[in-house]
Amino acid sequence: MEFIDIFEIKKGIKGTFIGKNLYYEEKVDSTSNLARDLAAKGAKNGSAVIADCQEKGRGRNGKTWSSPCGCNIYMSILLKPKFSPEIAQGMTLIAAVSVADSILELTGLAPKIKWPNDILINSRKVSGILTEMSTRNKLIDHIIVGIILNVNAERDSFGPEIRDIASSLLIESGKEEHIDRNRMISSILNKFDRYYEMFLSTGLSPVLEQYQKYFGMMGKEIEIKVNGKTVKGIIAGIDPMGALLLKTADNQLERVVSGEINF
Ligand code: BTX
Repeated sequence: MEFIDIFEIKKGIKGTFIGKNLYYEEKVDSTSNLARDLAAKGAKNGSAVIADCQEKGRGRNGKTWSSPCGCNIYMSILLKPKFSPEIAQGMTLIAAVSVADSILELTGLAPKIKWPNDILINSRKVSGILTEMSTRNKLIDHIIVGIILNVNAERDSFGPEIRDIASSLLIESGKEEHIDRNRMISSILNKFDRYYEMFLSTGLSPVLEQYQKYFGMMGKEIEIKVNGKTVKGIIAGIDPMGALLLKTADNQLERVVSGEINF
């Protein structure tokens, strides 16, 4: 087993902002809860919270995320930006390309992004992103970008309900040698730093360009639940704000800001 070593992670940090302040706990209920508490106590913009395991890792809409010890990455990045809440959705896309780039670079595996927040390898989920925003007087107080990456999890660590849909980098690599989580964490933080800087100076387009490279869903026929209503259509692209564009049966282009896709 390899261990999370905060000094190794720090050595690998090249950016000037994201991950400059790191918090590590062996076990937490959720790194995003800890990041929220730290934000309230004045933690700095760009801080990252990392844990070896989570007791109550959460996904979207109250779903849980199984978070065993000693094998994966559970991390939350705290942002205190000055931009408008409408463009905060872009943070999920920045995290997705940062994780996908890091997987490709460090393992050679071929990640695909399932809009908006999942990363799949060979059609199985290895990573998820949960972006949560807190506002005050219509302005962003803080954003917490929660990232999970199944790195060295073995097949039997997944419960029966997710065994067929989930995987890890180790399983997909087909190798025995464990992947270094410390290098992977530094890489994700470095890439997030770069894409975030680009986003602040030129908007989402350079991120979207990279996102399209990993986006394996163009032209697919899907159903998506939007506010309890099911919308059917063919995926026609991602718009400049990161929303999904769907061509519906009556040839209209529907813009979907968030939702859960079923093929
Ligand atoms: P999501 O709501 O898109 O996905 C949740 C679904 O993912 C579950 O219902 C289940 O089907 C599946 N799932 C659960 N555990 C696993 C797993 N270990 N591997 C693969 N699939 C699984 C995605 O939510 C966003 C999850 C973000 C989690 C991070 S971890 C750091 C931070 N802290 C925290 O509490 N949440 C975030």
